[in-house]
Parts: sequence; C-alpha cells; structure tokens
Amino acid sequence: MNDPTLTPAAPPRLSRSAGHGRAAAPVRILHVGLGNFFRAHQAWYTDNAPDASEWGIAAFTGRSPAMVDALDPQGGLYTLITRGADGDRFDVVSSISAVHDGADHDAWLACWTSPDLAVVTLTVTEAGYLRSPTGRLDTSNPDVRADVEALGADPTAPARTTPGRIVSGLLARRAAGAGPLAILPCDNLPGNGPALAAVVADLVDLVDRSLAGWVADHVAFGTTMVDRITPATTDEHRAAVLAGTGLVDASPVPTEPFSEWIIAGAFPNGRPDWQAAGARLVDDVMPFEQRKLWLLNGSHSLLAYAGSIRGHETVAEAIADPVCRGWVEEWWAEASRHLSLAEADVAAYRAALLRRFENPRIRHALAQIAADGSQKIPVRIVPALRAELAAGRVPVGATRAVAAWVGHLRGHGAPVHDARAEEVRRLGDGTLEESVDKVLGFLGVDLAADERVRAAVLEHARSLATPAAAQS
Ligand code: CS2
Repeated sequence: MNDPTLTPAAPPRLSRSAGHGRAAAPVRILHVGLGNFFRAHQAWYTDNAPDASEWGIAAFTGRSPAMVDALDPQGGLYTLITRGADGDRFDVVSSISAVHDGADHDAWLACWTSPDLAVVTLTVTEAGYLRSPTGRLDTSNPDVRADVEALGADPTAPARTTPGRIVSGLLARRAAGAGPLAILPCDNLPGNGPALAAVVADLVDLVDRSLAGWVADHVAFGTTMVDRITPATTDEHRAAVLAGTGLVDASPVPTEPFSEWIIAGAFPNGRPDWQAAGARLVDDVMPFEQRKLWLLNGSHSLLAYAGSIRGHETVAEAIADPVCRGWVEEWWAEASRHLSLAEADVAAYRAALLRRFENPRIRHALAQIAADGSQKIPVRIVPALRAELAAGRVPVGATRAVAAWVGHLRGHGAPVHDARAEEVRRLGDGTLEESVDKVLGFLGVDLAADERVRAAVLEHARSLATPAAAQS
C-alpha cells in the first residue's frame, strides 16, 4: 500500500476543470496559427479585456497538431511568463475556449458558419500569405493550385493554404447566411489587411467569382501592427512555471513586459474591448508599422545574420557586442530619417528597443529570427534602403544588412530555413560577386542595376566573410 505521507503527490496540471482561470467564454473569435506569439499577444489582450467572459477564441494550428496535444488536456489554458529585469510574473491566460488541429475541417466549417463568429485573426508568418513579388497571390505555388482545383470542384472541400482556408470559410459562411465579420491579420507585413484581402480576392477569382460581391458586403479586412518579443518555449520555462506556481504546464509562453497593438479597421459584428487592455485603434497603422518593422524587425534581421556570423546565439548577446550595436545604430539612423512619426517618439522607441534587446532574461535565438529571410529582408530593410538612395545616399547600415543575408545564404552564421529555401540557397551559390548580384536581383532590378549599391554590399560581404574581419 502506498502511504500518502511518504509518497509526494504529483504536482497538479494546469486546467480549467481543476478550477484555474475563468470559465470558457463562448467562441466569437477564430484564430489561425496557434503559436507562442499569438498566445503572448492577441490572446493576452483578449484575456485582459473587461468583456473577456463574452469573447472566447477557437484557435487552429497551422499544420502541426502538436500544440493541440499540449493544450487540449489543459482546456486551452496556459501560463504567460512575463520576464522583466527583476523577475518572472506568471499569469494564467483563459481566453482560448477551444483548440483545434488545423486539419480538423469539420471544426473549421462549424466555426465559420456560426453567426456568433465576429473576428478572425491570423498569425501565419509572412510566408503564409503566399504572395508573389508583386504582392498578388502566387498562383504558381502547387498548394495554391491544389486549393483552386479542390474548392472549384467542391466548396466544402478542405484547403491547404491560408488563403484557401479563408476562402473555404467564407464560402461556408455565405452558404449558411451567417452574416458579416472582420478579418484581422497579425503578421509583420506592411499593410497586412490589404495584403491578405488581395490574395483572398485573387483566389476567389479563380474559385468562384460570385463570392467577390458577398465578400465586399460582409468582410472587413483590418490592418494591425503587433509587437511583443516572444521566444520559443523550452524546458527551462516549464520548470520555472512549476517552481513559481506549483502547476505543471506543458506549454507556457515566455514573453517580455513590453507589448503594443495598433489596429485600424471596422468590426461589423463586434469585437472585445481591446482598447481597455491597452490596444490602440487608429485610422492609419502605417507610421507605427514602419517604425516597428524597420527599427525592431529590421535590426532583428541584421543581428540574426551579422550577429550569428560573429558567433552570437541570442539577441541579448549580439546587442552586448559593441560592433553589432554600432551596426544597429547605423541602420537605425538611416531608417529613422524616413519615418513619419515625431523625432522624439522615434528616439524614445529606439531607447526602449535597446533595453528590450538587452533583457538578459529573454533568450531570443538569432537562429529563430533568421528564418524566412526571403520574406523579411524585402519588407524590413529594402524600403529604407530605397528611400536613402532616392535621397542621394548609399546607406551603410542597410547595405550591411543585405550583405549579412548574403553571408547567411552562403552558409555563414545561423542555418538557412526559408519558405523558399531552394530558391534562396541558389542565391548563395557561386562566387561572392555572383551571390551579391543574385541577391540584389532577387530584391529588385533597380538595386541590382545600381553600381553603388552593388559595390557597398560586396564590400560588406567581403569583410563579413573573412573570419578575422567579422570579429574586428
Ligand atoms: C522577429 C519577430 O522572428 C522574427 O522575425 O523579428 O518575431 C519579433 O520578435 C516580433 O515581431 C516582435 O514583436
């Protein structure tokens, strides 16, 4: 017989049924892309809204069901670990009422056909929009073609891509007469609302043109700027939750104290009171989005490539290296000249960014940020590079960031993981000169044709490729 005084009880697992968190709210939000960023950001804002008990989220994974396996036994609950300089704060987030494998098509259609559904949010990464270089749907993508064929033959068929899944939901919602809703993409793409609307419209055009009018009357695509540095979960985070709360959580989320959400758009079927939780509703997201995409994400990408070539593993390590920090400052000075926000605001944002990057309690892996450069460099670095050229300057920081990506594609620093891996690996082949030409060609014919840009990128790429120089 076990003597309970001798056998320590296993620590309890976090779960709604064990009395943790709020009761599950009725589902009125559907989220696509059940990852850490969504859980630290949109789900957290929803959880903190004063009307949270009326706004439950049904969250679907992208492709892998792993997050469902971790969260379903916990009733969708998880612990948010907010890592400040002075220690951890643990909060149970209760806004996810249901978690679903992205492949669960019945659950998908059931959500879309519910008149209660008011908002669809997405975090599917930049690559998930399947845009061609012109910003329209990449119809040469085999998964897009498969979706066109499947949905053209049967509007209730499951789709593979994000635009395909959205169109399948919209077809079902129209058929059910379930009314209007808002779609709010939350990925780091400039003008993410119009960007998503464009790829959805292109797919509608190929699948069922009669849906276009219904979409125009019933769907409001909003635009957002989202910001919160959120690394991947490790065993260390699980152990911290157990030590801090006494609960077992299979999938806590580490994040930083800072958080920002800027939203523009209409919500024809309502939305949570996100403003009361700190979100800002504005008419135009662009000034905020450029500030964040260029200053935060641009320097993240610069550090991911150049910092990892210098042997660093995390953002905090790289920004503590005076050489990397100087490169970041150089890039910030160039990019800041083209932002439309007040200079004082930009200066304050830069100062805060340095503190955020330095936070030693956030282990944000450069290798994670390095992924999908083909989607990131064009929107994070190239716009400010072009703006500088137009002003008659060849920017040192921006060309160094491009050169660092060249080095990365040539096998230096963090490994290459890219949605367009085959294509970008070929950009790294050949001599350094050839690589630079190919990369610039990929980023824009105007850049490839500009001898000054080519020379600057080549010079930086040479010095980064020399171990001694990269370390200087
Ligand atoms: C990062 C972002 O992985 C990346 O590319 O730059 O995830 C970044 O941490 C977030 O946008 C911060 O809000």
